[in-house]
Amino acid sequence: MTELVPVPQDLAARAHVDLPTYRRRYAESLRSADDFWAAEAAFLDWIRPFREVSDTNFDPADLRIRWFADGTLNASVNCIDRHLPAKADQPALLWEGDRPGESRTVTWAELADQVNRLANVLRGLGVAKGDVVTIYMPVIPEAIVAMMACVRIGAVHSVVFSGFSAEALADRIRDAGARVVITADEGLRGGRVVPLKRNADHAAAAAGGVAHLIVAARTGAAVPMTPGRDIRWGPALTAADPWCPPVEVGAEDPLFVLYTSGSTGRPKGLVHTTGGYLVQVGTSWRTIFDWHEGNVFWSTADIGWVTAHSYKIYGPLLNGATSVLFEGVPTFPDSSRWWSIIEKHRVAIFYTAPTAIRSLMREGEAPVRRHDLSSLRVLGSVGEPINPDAWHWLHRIVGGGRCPIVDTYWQTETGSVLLVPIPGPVANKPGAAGKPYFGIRPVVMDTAGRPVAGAGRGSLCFAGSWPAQARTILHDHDRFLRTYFSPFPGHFFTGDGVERDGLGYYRITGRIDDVLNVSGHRLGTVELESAIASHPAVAEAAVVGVPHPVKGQAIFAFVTLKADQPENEALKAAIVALVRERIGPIATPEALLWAPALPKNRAGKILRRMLARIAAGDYHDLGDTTTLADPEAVDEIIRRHRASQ
Ligand code: 6R9
Repeated sequence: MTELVPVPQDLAARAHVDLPTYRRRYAESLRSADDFWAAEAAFLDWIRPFREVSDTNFDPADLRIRWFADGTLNASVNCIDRHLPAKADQPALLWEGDRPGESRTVTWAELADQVNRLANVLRGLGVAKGDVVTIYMPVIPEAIVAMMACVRIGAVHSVVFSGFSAEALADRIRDAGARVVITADEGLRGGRVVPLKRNADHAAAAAGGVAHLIVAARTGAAVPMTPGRDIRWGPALTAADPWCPPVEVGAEDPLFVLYTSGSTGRPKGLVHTTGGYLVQVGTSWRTIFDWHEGNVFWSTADIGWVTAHSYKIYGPLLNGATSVLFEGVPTFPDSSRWWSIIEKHRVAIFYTAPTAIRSLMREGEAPVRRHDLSSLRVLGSVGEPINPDAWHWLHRIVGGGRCPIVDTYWQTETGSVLLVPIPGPVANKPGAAGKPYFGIRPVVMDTAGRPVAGAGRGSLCFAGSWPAQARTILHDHDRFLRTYFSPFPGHFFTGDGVERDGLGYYRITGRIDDVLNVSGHRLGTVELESAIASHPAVAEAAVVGVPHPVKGQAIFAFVTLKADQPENEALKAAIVALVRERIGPIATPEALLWAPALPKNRAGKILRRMLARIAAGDYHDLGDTTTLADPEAVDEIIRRHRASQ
């Protein structure tokens, strides 16, 4: 049954896009893609206008993804300078610290001043166009200053989530070849201190090649500074010149690198370029959130994820919008923290993740009801499918039944939202990520690699390029081709399963590769397995996702020990601690079961799908067990799993 929730009349009447416009523009955007995107590109201030709009081809033998290639521009000018004449003294960022009562307002003029000064500091350290700078920071205004300072001088930022461990940071510094790392003394999350400088020190030592660490003061803790290498943010910026000429870059010059997990061990550094990304992110942000001048926007995403890059930082900045920046977690000091921030700043557009909504639902309606949320107009969801229960709670309790929910489907790789119910023309279907954005051609592929016509299920692919998509994986273009363009030649493959209904709505059914989605974070099973297997007592490990009421999926590990190693709780704890150290707390296994051996087919491939069934307590329907190399192992694993429940 299709349950549609129409967009409220008053919102639809004011929306940027109405139904006839959506239909016409969508049709035009497919029919004459270059004309459509050329018109969208007028949104930016170009230094040298482009003549050629696109040069694209998804054939893996001749992959080309080029947009506006002969145009030149500077990202920080588009994000900041051009708003100064009208908005210098208006707030760009409304920052709320982890502890209530700690807040800061950053105006556009202050943002510009800080960015220019830091850009000069970076220049002074020899950072030049094309160099990668790693940013490992809490959600504080300085993090955004750091990103903008990089792009002012044509450098490429690589933001690493501050919840990642020193080891994970070291891998990313090394892979990117960063000579400069920008961090803070400490972070604060939910009342807990995160030792960022200490982690950065360890990472710099492990990675090698780091010439300088710039350290912003967040808590003011006394952190050790290495003379000649480490630089304090405050004094360095005070001493720096307040004007840094923006560097002209080509549209296809890289803007940033962002790492994400894939189905094999090493994280992938997706490379995004400047022109196409800024055009599509800037224009789609205002359309999909129906932003109007004066609306305060708040995305709860951490700066370490693509959601923050595109729709918390670049989208609002490009549009000159005021946005909220919150350092903490929704449940500290209590579970009404978010709602009090919405009330305080009269937030109009609130973009969050299903996992957070599910955890707040557990606290009941009272914390929400104590606050005036009447400023809200549009709600957004991202990161994983939103289950109908969470959808209705968000809609009814948080949104008072007045606010459409834009369930935005996209990825680090896609750069911008591809499927979304644009508020105004597209009614909501709870649990479905709406319909294609302008210029986007979704294709549902069956198992034989043939497009499914009309309603049906399959692998989610996209035909034809869009300006904001990633161009390559840093240092590994082959992997880029193999992962995204070889599975269904002529198409971009997302790794997700999908179902399309008779009305053209898309519902994501989950990852179909070896990637887990834990609380909206992507984690590769192989990456987790190698962390576990790095423990000297471990012979082998297999990791699968199990359904979890708040996290969506939780990590379940099957571990085989080396001969003579005792299976005990202390060893379990040591293995879990090792995973946290190698990757970070987000990778903590929920459960760990000793397995005498792992089920494999005769080619030696671990049968993770079978293990996922067992982990979920579903011991029937294990698929074809005749191909198993060692069928008894499965019986023993089932026996142990049953005993552990
Ligand atoms: C933006 C982001 C991407 C993966 C993606 C899919 C899942 C994201 C979703 C969604 C259903 C949505 N995903 N948004 N699934 N509905 N609205 O999250 O990027 O971290 O790269 O993750 O997240 O599985 O493939 P990223």
